Amino acid sequence: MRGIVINVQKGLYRVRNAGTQEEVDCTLRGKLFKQSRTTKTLVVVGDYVEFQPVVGGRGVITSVEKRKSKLVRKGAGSKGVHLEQIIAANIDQAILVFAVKDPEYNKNLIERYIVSAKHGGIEPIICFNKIDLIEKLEILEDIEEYQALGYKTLLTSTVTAEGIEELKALLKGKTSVFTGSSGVGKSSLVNVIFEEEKAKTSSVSTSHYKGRHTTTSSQVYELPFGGKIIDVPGMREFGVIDDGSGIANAFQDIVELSKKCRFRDCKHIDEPGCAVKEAVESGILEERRYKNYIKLRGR
Ligand SMILES: Nc1nc2c(ncn2[C@@H]2O[C@H](COP(=O)(O)OP(=O)(O)OP(=O)(O)O)[C@@H](O)[C@H]2O)c(=O)[nH]1
Ligand SMILES: [Mg+2]
Ligand SMILES: [Zn+2]
Repeated sequence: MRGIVINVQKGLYRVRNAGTQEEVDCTLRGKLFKQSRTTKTLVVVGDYVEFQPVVGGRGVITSVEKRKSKLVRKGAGSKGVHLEQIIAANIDQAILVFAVKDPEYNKNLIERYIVSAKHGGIEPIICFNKIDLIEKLEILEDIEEYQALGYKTLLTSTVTAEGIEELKALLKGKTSVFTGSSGVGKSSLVNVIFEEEKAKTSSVSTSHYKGRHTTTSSQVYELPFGGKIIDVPGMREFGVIDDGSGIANAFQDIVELSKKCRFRDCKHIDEPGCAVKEAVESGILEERRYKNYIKLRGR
C-alpha cells in the first residue's frame, strides 16, 4: 500500500493511506530501521512510502519513494559536525512566516530562509503575520523591496483574518510547508485556514520568544479545497546548507551587479573596480544585504 508520512515522532511514522485515507502508525522494516540509525532523516514528513499492515493495527514501512524536493537546514551533528536536516519532502512551496511584531522579523533571517528554499528548488512566499499589531505603513518599504526582488508577499492576521483568503488561494492544490521562528503564528494560521483548532498554539507574550516551542513535531494537514499544509516546529536557529545555487538564486541582484565588476573572479571584498561595492557605496545596494550575502557565501 502507498501512503504519505504525515507525522514523525519517536520512531513512529504516521502514514495516511493514499487510497482509503486511513491513518496507520508504522515502524521501519529491518533494513530501513538499520539505515535510519545512521541516516536520521531517512523518512520525513511529506515522504511517500510503501507500507504493509502488521498485527495490532500497525504498519511497517518497506520503502521510501524518491523525493521531488526537500527543504533542508543545518542540523547539529555530533562533535560539531553539521548534518543536513531534512525538514520536509515533496513540497511545492514554502510559506516563510514572519511576525511584524512579537517577535519582530529581521531581514537577515528572511534571506537565510529564502536561500534554503531556493536551494531545495522550492518557491518561497513571504508571509508577514500579526499585521494587526502595527500600522501597515511601517513595513511598506520592506514589502516593496521583496516584491521588487520577485517574491510573492502576504500580509496576514489570524486575529482579523486579513490576508487569509489570499493565502488560501495560494495554498490551493499545492503542498506548502509553513516555516519560521517559534511564536510567529504558523499553527495559528493553520487553525484559521481550517476554521477549527487543528493545531496547538500558545501565547508568547508571557515569556521570552526564544526557546518557546509549541509545535513539537511536523504535521501534514489535508486541505478541504485541495492541497496540503505542513506545519513545522519553530526553529531557534536556522542554519543554511547550500552549495552556492541557493545563494546565487536568492541574491540575483548581486549576481547581476557583479557582471560589471572589472575582474571576472571578483570576490567583491576589496578588489578595484568592484561594481558590487560601488553599489553599496552609492546606496543602490543595502549594506546589510551585502554583508549578509558575504557571510552566507562564507568567503
Ligand atoms: N496579534 C496577533 N497574534 C497572533 C497572530 N497569529 C498568532 N498570534 C499569536 O502568537 C502566538 C504564537 O502563535 P503560534 O501559532 O503558536 O506560533 P507558532 O509559529 O506555531 O510557534 P511554534 O509552534 O512554537 O513554532 C499565539 O499567542 C497566537 O495567538 C496574529 O495574526 N496577530
Ligand atoms: Mg506551532
Ligand atoms: Zn566585485
